[in-house]
Amino acid sequence: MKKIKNRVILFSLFAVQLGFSQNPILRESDANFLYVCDPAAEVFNGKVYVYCSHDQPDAVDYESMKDYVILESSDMKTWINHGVSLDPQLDKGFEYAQSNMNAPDAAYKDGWYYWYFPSDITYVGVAKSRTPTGPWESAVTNEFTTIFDPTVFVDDDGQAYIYGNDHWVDLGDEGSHIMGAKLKDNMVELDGPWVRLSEENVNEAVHVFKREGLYYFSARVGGVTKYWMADSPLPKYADFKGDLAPNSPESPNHTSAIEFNDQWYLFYHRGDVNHGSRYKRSVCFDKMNFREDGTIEPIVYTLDDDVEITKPNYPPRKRKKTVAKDIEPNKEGSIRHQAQDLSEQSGIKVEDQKVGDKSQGLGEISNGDWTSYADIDFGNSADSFPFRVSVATPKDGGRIVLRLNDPNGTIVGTITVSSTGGWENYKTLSTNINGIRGSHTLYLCYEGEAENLFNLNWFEWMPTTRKKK
Ligand code: FUB
Repeated sequence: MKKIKNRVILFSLFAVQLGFSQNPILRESDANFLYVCDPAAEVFNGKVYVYCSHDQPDAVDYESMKDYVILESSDMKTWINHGVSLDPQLDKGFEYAQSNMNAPDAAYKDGWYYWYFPSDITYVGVAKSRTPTGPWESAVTNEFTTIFDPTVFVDDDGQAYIYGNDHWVDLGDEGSHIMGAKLKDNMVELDGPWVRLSEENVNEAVHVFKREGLYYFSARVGGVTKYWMADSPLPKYADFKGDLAPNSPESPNHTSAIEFNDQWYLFYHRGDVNHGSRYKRSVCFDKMNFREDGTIEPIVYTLDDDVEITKPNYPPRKRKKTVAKDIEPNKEGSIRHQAQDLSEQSGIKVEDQKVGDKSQGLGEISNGDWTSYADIDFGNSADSFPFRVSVATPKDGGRIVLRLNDPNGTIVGTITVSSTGGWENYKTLSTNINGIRGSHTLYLCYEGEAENLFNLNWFEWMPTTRKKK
């Protein structure tokens, strides 16, 4: 909870009031710019909140999606970017959630805001909060169901439903259809089986809304977002109506609809702005127009005049795992990394050190120095694991602070270094680390009163694994 609170404070500080712009909502030129996608728009207490997934700036696939962002507006012109507001891999209580944080959705019921998010693509976790922007705590101890692209709708009578499609999920009916199920009042348990709602196959991005007593179901089919209508929330089957929105430029589409101040809007993302790509998307919205019979005129996408359509930029694929030559799995399955095989550093000297069969390590380490190591894979479970270092020093009072992704990033562990009996007397010191999973750039930040605190030869960690249910 402390970490969650810290981040709320941090992002409140960073929340940025953006200018009067519409499409895309976030621009590369904005302070605190992020690639955001899969917009799940909601209206809560007269304001618009968009719960988005988050593409990394170097993304080359969807696997690096790992946290979620909230955008907020009270007029659809001025937007607040709340930044990363839910990070299940780091926030305490979400240990069940792993990776591939695809499209989320949010809903309100009985004083709680619920944020449904997938991990490992199809396992559905839930965060809850008393406010639309957090702080968030987990509402479940494990993913409560499996469905692709979960979306939740609360009907006028308070009954909630969860929807999605059964692509990659076996719900007993082969295919990839719009599926729906009742939720219990607690919002985190199914109240009955998943049922099939569309005759047609869909690819992804199911969304549900209600207007004038009619239920609308939309989903991407091939390149285009199509829609269906029905007079009940779990119809067999909803009436297929045709195109709702064209393909999203440079990226498969994902949409959601809201009514705000008597106007309906469709939110979507595109990959051809902000020097984006299929995996670096930006959220936009446009007006929806309904015909007399309730059918919808296909959406026309717009961009602000000053927005350049940029050529998608696909960076080279990054290595998934650390494969530096000096990494050695030892007998227990931990991975050892020579300290001098670093990515970046500040203030550090690589020097000759004879430890086992290795002949180099880090020396002249002083307060404020650091080294970083890219792509350190901690495995896919948040279980506790040991992290060890091999150090030598005649001095007391040093510390190695382990941070993620930045020299000032989240602290995940600290090792206190006291005298090992001399500069050539290497000893193994260790700490236990909880709650990290996936690949991160690890920063070892060195602290202490003295200059020349200790020598560091290697560090090792134990990647943790979790069995899928
Ligand atoms: O963001 C990852 C995936 O892209 C979503 O799950 C799909 O709906 C598509 O938008």
